[in-house]
Amino acid sequence: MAAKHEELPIPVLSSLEPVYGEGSPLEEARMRFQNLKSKFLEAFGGVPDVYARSPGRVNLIGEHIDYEGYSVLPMAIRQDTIVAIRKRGVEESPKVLRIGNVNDKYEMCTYDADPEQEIDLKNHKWGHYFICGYKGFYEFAKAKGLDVGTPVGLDVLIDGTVPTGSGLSSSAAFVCSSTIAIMAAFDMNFPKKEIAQLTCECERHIGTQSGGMDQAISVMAKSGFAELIDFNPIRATDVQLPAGGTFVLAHSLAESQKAVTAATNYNNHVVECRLAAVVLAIKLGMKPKEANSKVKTLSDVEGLCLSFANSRDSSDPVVAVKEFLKEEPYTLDEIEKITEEELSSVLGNSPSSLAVLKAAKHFKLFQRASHVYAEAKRVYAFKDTVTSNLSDEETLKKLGDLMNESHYSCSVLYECSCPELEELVKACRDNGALGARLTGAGWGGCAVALVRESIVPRFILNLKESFYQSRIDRGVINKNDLGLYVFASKPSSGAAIFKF
Ligand code: NG1
Ligand code: MG
Repeated sequence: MAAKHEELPIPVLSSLEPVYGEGSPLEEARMRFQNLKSKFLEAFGGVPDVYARSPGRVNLIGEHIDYEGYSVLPMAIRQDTIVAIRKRGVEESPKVLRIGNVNDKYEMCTYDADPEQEIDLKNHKWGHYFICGYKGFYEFAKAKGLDVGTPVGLDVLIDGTVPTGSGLSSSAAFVCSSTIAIMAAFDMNFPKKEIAQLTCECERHIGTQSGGMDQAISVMAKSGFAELIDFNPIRATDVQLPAGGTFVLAHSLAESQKAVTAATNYNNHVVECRLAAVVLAIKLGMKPKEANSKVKTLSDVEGLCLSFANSRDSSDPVVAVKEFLKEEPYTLDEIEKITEEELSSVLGNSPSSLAVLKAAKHFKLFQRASHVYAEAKRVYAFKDTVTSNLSDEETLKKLGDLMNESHYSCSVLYECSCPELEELVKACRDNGALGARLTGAGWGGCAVALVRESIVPRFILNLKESFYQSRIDRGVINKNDLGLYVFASKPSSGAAIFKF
C-alpha cells in the first residue's frame, strides 16, 4: 500500500511546474523566484543554497476548535510565502541570522544565531516569525538526538503574497516555509505530519496558544482537495469539494493583529475554553484536583458530557453545557470556588495565560463551550454532505447553510466577528452566496463565501459595488488593488522545497 501523504517527506522539486502549474501563474512564479534570487544576491553577495514555499489557507468550517482537539476543514490557497536561504560557514563570524524581505516595507532584521534566545514579545518585529521556526528546528533536532553542529549564520530572504492580518494564515505560511527552508539548508527532511506538529509548536513562540490547523494544512495540502485535519495525532483526509461551487474570499479591510491582541482576544478564548472544560468536568463528578491537572480541552470532557446527555435521551454534549454552565459570565472568584485552586496555577502559570487572567474582567464559559461542541459537529456534517449522494445543488445548499450557522455561532457565541465582517458577510449573502462566514481567528480579516460557479464573476462585481466602492471613495483602498482583496480560490498544494 502506498504511504499516506502525511507520512511522506516534503517534496523536493527542481522546477516550479508541479506547484504553480502552467500559463500565467507559472510565469508569475518564475518572475517571483528570479526576483528573489537577484535581490538575495544584491543583499548578501551570493546565491541561495535552496528555496522553500508554504501556502496560506482558508478554513471552510471548524473555527476556534483546533486547540480544543477537534477536526477542522481548511484548504490551501495559492498565495504563499517563498524563502531563499544560505547557510554560512562554521568559521565565519559574526554568527548572525540576517532576514530580509523583497518588500521594502519590512526592514532587514538581524538576530544572534543562538537558538536559545528568547523572542522579545513586547517589541514585535516581523522577523520574529522566522525565529519561531529557527528555535523550533533546534528543539526538534535536540529531541530527535540529531547532530546539527554549532549554530552558524544564515542569510534569508522572504517574499510573501498571503495578505497579513487577513485570517488567511500569512503567519503559518511564513513559519512553515522558514522552518522547512532551515531544514533544507541543513540537508534534512521529515514526514509531513512531524513537520506539521513541529511548526505548530514553533508558532507558539510568538505568544499565541494556537491549535495546529494552519500549519497542518500549509504543510500537508494537496492540490484540488480540501482536507479534513484531525489532531492527536495529526492526520489529513482528502475532501473533494462539489462541482458547481466556488469559494470566494473577501477581505473585510479590518486588520486582525493576533500577535498584538492575543491576551484580549485569541488566548483569552483559549483560556475560557480550558476553564469551561475544567468546570464541566467538576460539575460532572470529577474531583477538582484531578480536573485541574488533567483536563485541558473541551474534547477531554466530551465523554462525560455525552454520558449525561444520554441520560436525558440525547447525544448532544451541549445538553450538559446547558445544565451545568450558567449563561451569565463568570468572575474569576466564582470559578476559583469551583476549582478550589487559583486559576493561575490551574493554567500552569504560563506567561500567556497569566496575561489573560490579568486582562480579563469575566469569563463566558457557557457561550464558548456551546460554540465549540456545535461547531465540531458541523465539521462532520460538512464532510458527510460532501460525500453524500445528494444532488450537487442540494449539496451546495446544505454546505451554505452549515457555513451560515458557523458564522452565527462565531459571531454570537464566540464573539470573534467585528462590524466590518458582519457587513461583509451580509453583503455576500445579499449578492447570492449560498453561505458566508468569517474565516480564521476573526476580529477582522476575511470572509469566505460559497458561490455557484456560474455567477462568480457577477458576484464579485456586485460585491465590489456593495462593499468596496464606498471604501475606495474614502481612500481606504486603491481601486487597482481590489483583486488582492476579493478573489475566487481553488484548493492549492502544500509546502515544497526547490533546488534548482
Ligand atoms: P489565524 O489567526 O487565522 O492564523 C488562528 C489559529 C488557528 C485557529 C484559528 C481559528 C494560529 C497560528 N492560528 O488562525 O490555529 O485556531 O485561529 O479557528 O494561531
Ligand atoms: Mg495566523
